[in-house]
Amino acid sequence: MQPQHGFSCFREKSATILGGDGGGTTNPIHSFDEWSPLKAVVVGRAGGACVPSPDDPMVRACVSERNLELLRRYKEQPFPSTLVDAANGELDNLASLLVRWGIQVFRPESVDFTRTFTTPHFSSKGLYAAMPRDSLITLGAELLQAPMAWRARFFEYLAYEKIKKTLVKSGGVWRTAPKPCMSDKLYDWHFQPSGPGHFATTEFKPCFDAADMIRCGQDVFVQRSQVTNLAGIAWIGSTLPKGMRMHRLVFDDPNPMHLDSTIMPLRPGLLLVNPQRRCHQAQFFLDAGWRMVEAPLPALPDDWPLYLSSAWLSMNLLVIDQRRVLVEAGEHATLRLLESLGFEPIPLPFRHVYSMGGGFHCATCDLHRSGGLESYGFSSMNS
Ligand code: DAV
Repeated sequence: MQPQHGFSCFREKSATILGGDGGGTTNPIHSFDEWSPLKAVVVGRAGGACVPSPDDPMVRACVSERNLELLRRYKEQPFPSTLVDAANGELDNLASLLVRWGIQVFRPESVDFTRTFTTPHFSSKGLYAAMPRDSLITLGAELLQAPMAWRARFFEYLAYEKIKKTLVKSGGVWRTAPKPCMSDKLYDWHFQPSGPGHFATTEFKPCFDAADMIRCGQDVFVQRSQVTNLAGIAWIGSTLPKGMRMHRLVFDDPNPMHLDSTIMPLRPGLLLVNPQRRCHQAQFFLDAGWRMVEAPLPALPDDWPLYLSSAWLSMNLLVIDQRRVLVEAGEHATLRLLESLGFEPIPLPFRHVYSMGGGFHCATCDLHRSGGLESYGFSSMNS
């Protein structure tokens, strides 16, 4: 494969090793990037999922008018069982494939998210454990559990307690960010979508979803979104593992929620970008020698039901190693693009998981990849 802008396709030899214990580690938690060979991963489960209420301003802030119709129809009910069964079939199929490839797969516990819970500040039903990437992120040798911002996700962590126990028993470091009480002060109750820079979360307490971060070795990218506030970003920055640094990115996106359908690093020096969400810091990537390739338009038919996300899940990919990338089977243009970039894209049906709000990246959380704390050419950003 040809080097891109000065990077070989996988910089095992040429990268600057800044620390970390590399591929030979026995720590069960070890992942610094989105592309180096995957060794262990969490794959979500769709069972027990509950449709969130569009009466919650946070939910309204994060989803499009089109999605809201479905939320109004099914609010606080289980997701339709035919959808859940089909999504579970796709997730199980993904998990079996990964196991066949020799990757260790962990699955969350089944939790009934349709039960109402009450805290001193609010009552809500849950959501699901279908998208581990939203709540968990491996930052080097530590797993960080995000506080989340939707009330419906307050108790989502319960589905991951057994995985946590297993990993911690075998020496893994699992950190949990302080959970905000999610009182009314965390939200702008009069929020109306009015363009970039307006958010439904206030700065009352730090909150963030893990999926608002993308990892490139020593450099971690983060965005202020509907679910990640500036206090949350400051908290992440102040607790980043040694040798890592954070850069805040801004996009032309009136409704930002999670970075992984906006940018997706495919290998060192190659960033897949959403052509409808211009990155204000594109020059930062170009200066670092990265090539930015626009993702093709999604192939999803207009009438395909999407409860929580846009069709840009087409670029929500899971890179397995320097060659293989998982792509939704109907995304022909994305499959072709990846081939032209020297990958072996693996088509896999995933549209029912799409319906529930995520693609391959969202529905997984890598626990172990062989790459280390490396520099991929970024300088420090002045923003
Ligand atoms: O529609 O771009 C995708 C959510 C991925 N966790 C979107 C949001």
